[in-house]
Amino acid sequence: MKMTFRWYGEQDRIPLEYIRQIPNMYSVVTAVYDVPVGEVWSEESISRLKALAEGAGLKMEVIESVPVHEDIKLGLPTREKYVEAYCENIRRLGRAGVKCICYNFMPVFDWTRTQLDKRAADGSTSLVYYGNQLSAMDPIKGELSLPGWDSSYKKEDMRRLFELYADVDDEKLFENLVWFLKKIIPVAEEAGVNMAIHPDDPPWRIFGLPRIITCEKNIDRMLSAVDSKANGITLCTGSLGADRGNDLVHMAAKYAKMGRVHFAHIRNIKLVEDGFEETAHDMGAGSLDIIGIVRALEENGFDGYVRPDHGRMIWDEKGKPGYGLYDRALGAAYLNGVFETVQALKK
Ligand SMILES: [Mn+2]
Repeated sequence: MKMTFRWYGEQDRIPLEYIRQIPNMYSVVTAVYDVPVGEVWSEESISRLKALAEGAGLKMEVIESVPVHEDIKLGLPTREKYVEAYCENIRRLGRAGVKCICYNFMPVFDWTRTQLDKRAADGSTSLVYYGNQLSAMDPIKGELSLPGWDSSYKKEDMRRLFELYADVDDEKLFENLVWFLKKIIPVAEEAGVNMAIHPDDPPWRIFGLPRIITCEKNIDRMLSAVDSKANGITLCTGSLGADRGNDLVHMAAKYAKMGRVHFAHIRNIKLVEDGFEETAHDMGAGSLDIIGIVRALEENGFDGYVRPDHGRMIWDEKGKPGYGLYDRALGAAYLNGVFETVQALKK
């Protein structure tokens, strides 16, 4: 396994030197943020990020994410030009030494939480999702702003998107994903890049919009639609684990054995009656079998990238919710320990 850490480029307030000091840290996970979704990333921006990472003694082998334009998810005729730009980004990133691209296929909203600063008994705060809070939100009428959202959406754009998605059910969205995969996977193969789709977070419909990368059955379908090693997944335990029906140990073992887990986001969540709460990464803090998942990956030949995922805010740190330094560094250290122990016991 290669340990990685998300870094938001030069706008990130966490210095690369700090990231490098986390034990066993190998690569940043980053992206070009200076162009709108759907456009080609400049070679200059890509090489600048790479130079900065390498200057700090880190690799830049993972990109998260190259976002997919809504027109592709909607299946609009304009998807042709956006998929061409997407393929060009894959080629450029491959030339820059990138080995893995994480992306998602969630309509309109990226990962969604209903509160960003839920205080725990120990005074730390974390991101949570409660169904009753979600039902009080109306993305068309409300003044909503959540971290996974593209804040550039105006209210009118939002209404228009919802109208367009009224004709897109799960099946249609799946067809649009397969169309996209058939275009990009051959390009990824040639570029030496593994594509790793991130599961929908949370793995169910929100605001009536379709979501499809949610469970074993749908992931199987996605993987077999384009049967190539380059068509893989990001195993995000906190996303898939929000649905009690997902057996994460089984899924980790199965997809690692198939050689299709290229990237793993390993974090814990606590399942509660009305949703879930993000916790510290360790197994005791939440509901997920973190050791079982790591063991399943290790025993089935996983050698991809791993990163801690959202962290809590602790020690008075201020910053981007879920993306502070301290708790994610603790998460990485914990995961290093679990991986080392599982590896040692295997010998
Ligand atoms: Mn994730």
